[in-house]
Amino acid sequence: MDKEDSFISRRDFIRASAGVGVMGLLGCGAWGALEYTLSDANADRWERDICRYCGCGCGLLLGFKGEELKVVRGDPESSTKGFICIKGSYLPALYSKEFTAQRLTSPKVRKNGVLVDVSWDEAIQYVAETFTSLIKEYGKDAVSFYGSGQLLTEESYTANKFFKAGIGTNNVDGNPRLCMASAAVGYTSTFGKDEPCGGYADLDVAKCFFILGANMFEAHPPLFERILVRKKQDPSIRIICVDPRLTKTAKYSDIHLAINPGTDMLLLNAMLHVIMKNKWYDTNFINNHITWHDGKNPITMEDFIAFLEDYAPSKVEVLLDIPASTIEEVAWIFAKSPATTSLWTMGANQRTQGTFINNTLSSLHLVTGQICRPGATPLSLTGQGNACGGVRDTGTLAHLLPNGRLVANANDRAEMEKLWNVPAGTISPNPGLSAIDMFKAMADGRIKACLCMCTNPGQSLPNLNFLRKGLEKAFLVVSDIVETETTKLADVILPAALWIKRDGVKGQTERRYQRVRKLKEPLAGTKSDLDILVAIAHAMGYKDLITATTPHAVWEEYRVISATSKYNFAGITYERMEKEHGLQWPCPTPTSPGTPIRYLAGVDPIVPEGKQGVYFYGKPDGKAWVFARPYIPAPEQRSKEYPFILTTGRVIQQWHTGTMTMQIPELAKAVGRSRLYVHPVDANALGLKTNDLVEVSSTYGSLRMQVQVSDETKIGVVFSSFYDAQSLINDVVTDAYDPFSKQPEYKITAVSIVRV
Ligand SMILES: Nc1nc2c(c(=O)[nH]1)N[C@H]1C(S)=C(S)[C@@H](COP(=O)(O)OP(=O)(O)OC[C@H]3O[C@@H](n4cnc5c(=O)[nH]c(N)nc54)[C@H](O)[C@@H]3O)O[C@H]1N2
Ligand SMILES: Nc1nc2c(c(=O)[nH]1)N[C@H]1C(S)=C(S)[C@@H](COP(=O)(O)OP(=O)(O)OC[C@H]3O[C@@H](n4cnc5c(=O)[nH]c(N)nc54)[C@H](O)[C@@H]3O)O[C@H]1N2
Ligand code: SF4
Ligand SMILES: [Mo]
Repeated sequence: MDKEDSFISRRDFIRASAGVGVMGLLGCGAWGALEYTLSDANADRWERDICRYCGCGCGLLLGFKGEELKVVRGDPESSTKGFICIKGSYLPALYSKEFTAQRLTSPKVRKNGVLVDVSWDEAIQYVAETFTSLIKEYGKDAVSFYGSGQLLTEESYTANKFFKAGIGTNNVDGNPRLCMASAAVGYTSTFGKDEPCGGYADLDVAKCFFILGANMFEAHPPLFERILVRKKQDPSIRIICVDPRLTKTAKYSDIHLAINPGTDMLLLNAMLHVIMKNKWYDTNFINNHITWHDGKNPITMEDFIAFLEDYAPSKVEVLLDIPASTIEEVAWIFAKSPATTSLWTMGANQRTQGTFINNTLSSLHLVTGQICRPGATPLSLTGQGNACGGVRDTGTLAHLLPNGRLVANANDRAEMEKLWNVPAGTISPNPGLSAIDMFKAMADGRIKACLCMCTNPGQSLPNLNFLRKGLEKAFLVVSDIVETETTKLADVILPAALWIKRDGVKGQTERRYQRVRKLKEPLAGTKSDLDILVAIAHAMGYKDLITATTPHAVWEEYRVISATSKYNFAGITYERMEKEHGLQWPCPTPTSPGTPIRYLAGVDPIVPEGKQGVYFYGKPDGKAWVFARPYIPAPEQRSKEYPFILTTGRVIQQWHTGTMTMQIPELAKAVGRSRLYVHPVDANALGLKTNDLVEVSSTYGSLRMQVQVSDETKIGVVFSSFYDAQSLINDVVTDAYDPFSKQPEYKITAVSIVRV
């Protein structure tokens, strides 16, 4: 595929790019931005690296002049094929004079209520002594680690080992709990192992794209552009988008299902009903590769069909707000397309039914045999650049150990204790507290201290009005690059090195591990997160445990840990990743080519010898589970007092809490302050115009913000992003979470809106 085929031509782009605002609107056509800037960029040296931000994991070519990063463009040889987005093209701004002036360059310790500069030695010593004395007084589970899908793999791996095998607490969690937990638990319950079967290559052959709760135009632009480029070449391709809002993704789709928020399980079960009733399933695949299950016990196919009776399209169309005939049409396209790929993100995961939605999406693929073939795959898109490789795969979550091993499994603990060379019984058998519960425990005093790295929970957690109390009360150590809503509440701040100032590995959506290379020296006064972790661990007496102290040494240790797991990537070295543009695990030997399609004999080296075709080795009988999962209404429902549903999410120009992208003038100007998007019909009824100030309230709290009247939301649904530190929307967002994945429901809160 050629970028020149982009659905937005370079000429259109240059004509339109007079203002970055317009460029933002073009969104995923923004690769043109690169070509545009490139023409007058006088780089004298090009280096390969990976983008700082999202789970697309775009391969980049970085143009330097001397030591200065001048320009960024997509690397056409990478697995993302040279497509990038506007945030990627503005990466050089992170090393501008203006941004550098905002950086933290000295450790700080709170003394008499005020944060004052101290030496690194003093800061590290203080953290180590305080953690040690709190553990002595209150026990191991009185301390915690809150990490990030933006740390490098070596960093998360080391933190996990330090806390679980050193200190002996499983209170290790992180922002991927807010992001990918439902996907991880969904895959694990369906297939027995986390992480998807397919990858980006499937985008180049699929004929139907089923996009559910993902706004790819804003959040995964290069992948969406790749789909649109194909659509331009092959109009028979069908793009179906399920989103309550008329997003730009929806506008470019063939079919937009603007469902009522929270009703996805009705839609997915209705599609299954139609498929089973009309026998549009794949009998052969069902007979060989599926176990039917009700969540407690195996059931029969007849039981499953009977369960679906309640979900006949005619029975659910009103609640869904989608005509039965459209549900039937979509079910037909999904089942009968030569190859269907599903793509989903937070509209599915950040839900009290997140796990069920993930299970049921996979079930649709399993019953129709739309799986483990090129272009046919349930592909969960990753949020952060290293949520998969860094956190899910290293097991840096409260219930996990590395590479799919479980805290609750005695054999897994024993194996890890051996591999980590610690006495039997060191790893606690009790899963730790997951994100929301961890901050609740800080608020009520059960957890006394938290080391928080590369994440900004003071802005990104839900129900902030309440959970902020946890940050205030605990001994809070924060490593960040700039001041944030979280550092404001910290007892110790440790200034971190940024992006290409450290070495490491990142792993994203498609099980591909790629190298981040150190191309610049860290800013004076800052340290890499790995150096910070090693310093604290050593100061607390864990010198014999944390023996790998460089990224490369950590990677070498971690490769060995993987070798006895079903993730086996012992064959993925730094050298190979650089030479081969990353590799997809499993990849057990120095010559294995990596695994584009998992669970497929002849392609996936983990499939046991003698098996042919598809074999789901994560389950003891080699069969994936198709669950009968019911629809359960979201806890937050419209009421007289709170008549609107608030949903929250992303815009293309901004990265999460805006600590980086809101400091880049072009990106900040392109979107301005965050706003509350209200449908014209609702605005009319409330007498609201664009720019009016309103108070948004829920049972959790309230805040004031400006209105944007827009037909992009559904009637009765309002939307806001969460990048704006001056409008903390999470003060009103619910912290209700999925009982299985413990991922919070950022997408559905009942609110009222009053003009002020
Ligand atoms: N520009 C940009 N890109 C990013 C990020 C960023 O901060 N900025 N962050 C990255 C990260 S960490 C993540 S997790 C991803 C997130 O990527 P996405 O999940 O694509 O982004 P969101 O905007 O959070 O949510 C997606 C959509 O879910 C819809 N939605 C809300 N409620 C429901 C519902 O009940 N059902 C369905 N089907 N849909 C619903 C919303 O209307 C929204 O359009 O983006 C990644 N990429
Ligand atoms: N309302 C609402 N809230 C949400 C969501 C939503 O959809 N709606 N989505 C949730 C999701 S999916 C996610 S992933 C989270 C993201 O939430 P956060 O992780 O809290 O958001 P970020 O802004 O990405 O925070 C990263 C922090 O790391 C700092 N940083 C950057 N580079 C480095 C580094 O190299 N080292 C260190 N130590 N620090 C660094 C940045 O300055 C920033 O403060 O937000 C969640 N919150
Ligand atoms: S899509 Fe994500 S990884 Fe790619 S350039 Fe944009 S922010 Fe970076
Ligand atoms: Mo995320």
